[in-house]
Amino acid sequence: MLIRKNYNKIGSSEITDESIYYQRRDLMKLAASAVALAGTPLFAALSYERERSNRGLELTSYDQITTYNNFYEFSTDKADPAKLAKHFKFKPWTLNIGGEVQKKMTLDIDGLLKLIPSQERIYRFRCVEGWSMVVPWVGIPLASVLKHAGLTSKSKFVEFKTLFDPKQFPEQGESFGNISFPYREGLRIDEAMNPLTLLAVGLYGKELLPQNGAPIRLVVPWKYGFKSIKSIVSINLRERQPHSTWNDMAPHEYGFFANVNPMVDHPRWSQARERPLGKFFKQETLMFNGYEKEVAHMYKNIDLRKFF
Ligand SMILES: Nc1nc2c(c(=O)[nH]1)N[C@H]1C(S)=C(S)[C@@H](COP(=O)(O)O)O[C@H]1N2
Ligand SMILES: [Mo]
Repeated sequence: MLIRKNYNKIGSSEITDESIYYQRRDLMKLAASAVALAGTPLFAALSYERERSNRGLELTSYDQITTYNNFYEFSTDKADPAKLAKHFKFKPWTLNIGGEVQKKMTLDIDGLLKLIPSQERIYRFRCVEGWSMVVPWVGIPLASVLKHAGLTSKSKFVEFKTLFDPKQFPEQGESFGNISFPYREGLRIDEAMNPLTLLAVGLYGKELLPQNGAPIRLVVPWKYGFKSIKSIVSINLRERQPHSTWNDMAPHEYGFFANVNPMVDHPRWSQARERPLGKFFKQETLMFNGYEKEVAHMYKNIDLRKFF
């Protein structure tokens, strides 16, 4: 697929506060009880990269991005997915687009990329646990895909599901002490159609590795990372708000919107700051993760404390 070189390298060791992640894992046990670039080819995206870099976005290293992963189908330990996903089979892969659309579609990844050329997007990524990274994704705007399927007056939400395959995902075979699978996520239709919302198929110019959600995953850069669902097999348009995994599990802790907001703390920790992977010092978290200009208009009339 796409090959690129000369990305800046950050070699330093990564230091991240693990306590929050352990808390989140414990919660799971408890629960067991715009930049619009639409349609532009890669070269246009590269100037976007330069523009972003000039504003001080420093890429997180490929090594960090691919070895520190939240992917609970494999494990709750962030170092495990990279090891356990080595033999994950994602070719062939079938992506279904259905529900309230004009025409249902079944596509493989090559077919999708023939329909819509991929492009590069450098985005900040902020996990609800308080760590962050900057990733040069390769992907296609979700809006372009949805336009192909055709929206109707009933297309009010988008529902996403991860592959269910306990033979490939060890934790999906565990009936006790885990979240309910398949992992699900959802967006309101205006969020899904926002030019920033990406279906990623690669990063650093290479195909996605399984631990990052191969062959196709969502990236919604102004929302907490758990919205960015991995290894998607179905996208269904819905009239009503769909279920989403973390919101179902602990609705008072993980909202459906999950917009990054330094002013609204998680009930058990502050969201004011974050630690970039590979860095020692924390930095301030930005409203909508730095994408306020592109997305704030969608939430003008809602109370962000209530709809967190
Ligand atoms: N299917 C699935 N998607 C998922 C997750 C998961 O456990 N399963 N974890 C989410 C969380 S909490 C985060 S922070 C990101 C992590 O993406 P990364 O491993 O590429 O950094 O994936 C999100 N998507
Ligand atoms: Mo996360």
